[in-house]
Amino acid sequence: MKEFNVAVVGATGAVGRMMIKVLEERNFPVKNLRLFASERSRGVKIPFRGEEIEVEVLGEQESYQGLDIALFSAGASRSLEFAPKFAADGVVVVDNSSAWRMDPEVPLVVPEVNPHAVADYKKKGIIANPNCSTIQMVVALKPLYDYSRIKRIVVSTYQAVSGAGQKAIEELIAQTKAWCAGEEMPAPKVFPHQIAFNCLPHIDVFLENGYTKEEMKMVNETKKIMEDEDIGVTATTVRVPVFYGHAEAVNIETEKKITAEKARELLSSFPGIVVIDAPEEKKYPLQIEAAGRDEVFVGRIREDESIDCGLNLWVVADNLRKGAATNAVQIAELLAEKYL
Ligand code: NAP
Ligand code: 3JM
Repeated sequence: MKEFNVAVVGATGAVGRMMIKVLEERNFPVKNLRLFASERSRGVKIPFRGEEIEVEVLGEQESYQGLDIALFSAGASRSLEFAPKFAADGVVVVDNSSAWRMDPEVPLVVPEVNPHAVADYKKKGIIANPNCSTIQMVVALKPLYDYSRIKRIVVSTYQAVSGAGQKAIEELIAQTKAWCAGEEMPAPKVFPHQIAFNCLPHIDVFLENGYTKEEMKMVNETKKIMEDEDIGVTATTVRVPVFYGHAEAVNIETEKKITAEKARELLSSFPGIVVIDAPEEKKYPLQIEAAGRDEVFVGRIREDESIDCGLNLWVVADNLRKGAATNAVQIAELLAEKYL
C-alpha cells in the first residue's frame, strides 16, 4: 500500500495530540510523521507508534517539500500564514481552523455528507475541516435531508471546554478544585467569566449582528456543506462546564412530513450515527458516554407538535474526535484512497 509523509501542525495542542492518536488508531499509512508547534514546545517529544518524535518550531524550515499531507490545528492566524506556504510546496493541507472554511475555492468536507467535495482540493491545495458543532449537526441531518429537504434549522449548543483548547480544560479543573476546597475562585483567563458551575452564551467573538462568530460558523458552514444556500439556520452556542463532548438541541422544519419512527429508521441506517432513544429506560445520548467515541449519537427524537412537518433531536459527539481530529483524518483517508 502507498504510504504518505504526514505533518501535524499544532501537534502539542488538544486537537493536535488527538490527531496523532487517531492517525495511529486508524492505522493511517504514514511513512514519516513530522510534528510542528511554537517556540514554547522546542525539544518536546511526542510518542507515535512506539517512537518519540521531536517537535519542530513552525517557520524555521526553508521548505515543506517532501511532505504529502499536513493536518493543521494551530489556530486560524497560523493557518492563514502557513497553509499557503505548505500548499505552494505541494503539500495538501487539511485545516481545522475557521481561516479557510468559507473560501469559495476551498472545499469544506464532512466525509459522511459531501465526500465528493474533496476533489476541489486541487484549487488551492487546502481542504477545510468544519467547526465541531457544525460537523455533528450535519451528520445527524444528512439522512433526514436526503428523505425530505430541510427548510429551517434552529439549534442550541452545549459545548465542552475542550473545544477552547488545553488551557481551557485546565481552567475548568482549577476552578472546580478551588470551589470544592472552599478556596478563592481563580480569575478566568481563557473564558470571559467563571465556567465552573456556569453556562456562557458566548463562544468566540461577538459580531455586528449580535450573534457570536461561533453561531455564524454554524449558519454559513451548514449551507456550504449541505450545498443548499436556502436552508434557514439560526443558532445559539453555549459553553458548558463539561470536559469532552458537545451536545445540541436541534429543531428542524422539513418539506415533507418525517414521523419520529421514520427518522429513527433513517438515522439508524446511516454510517457514523448511533441512535440511543429509549427514554422510558432513561436512554439518550450523554456527553460522558460520547467522549472517546467517533460516532454521532442521536436521541430524544420527537415530532414538533407546533408545526406540520417538524422534528426535535438531541445530538451528541466527541468534539475533539468527530468534531476535529477524526473528521480531519477521514478527509486524509479520502485523499489517500482516491486522489494522491
Ligand atoms: P490548543 O490546545 O491551545 O493548542 C494550540 C496548538 O497550536 C498548540 O500545539 C500550539 O503550540 C500551537 N500554536 C499556537 N501558536 C503557535 C505558533 N505561533 N506557531 C506554531 N504553533 C502554534 O488549541 P486546540 O484546541 O488544539 O485548537 C487549535 C486550533 O484548532 C484552534 O485554534 C482552532 O482553529 C482549531 N480547532 C478546530 C476545531 C474544530 O471544530 N474543527 C475544534 C477545536 C479547535 P504550543 O504548544 O507550542 O503553544
Ligand atoms: C478557534 O468549541 C470551540 O470553541 C470551537 C472550536 C474552535 C475554532 C473553530 O473550529 O471554529 C476553537 C478556537 C476556532 C477557529 O475559529 O478556528
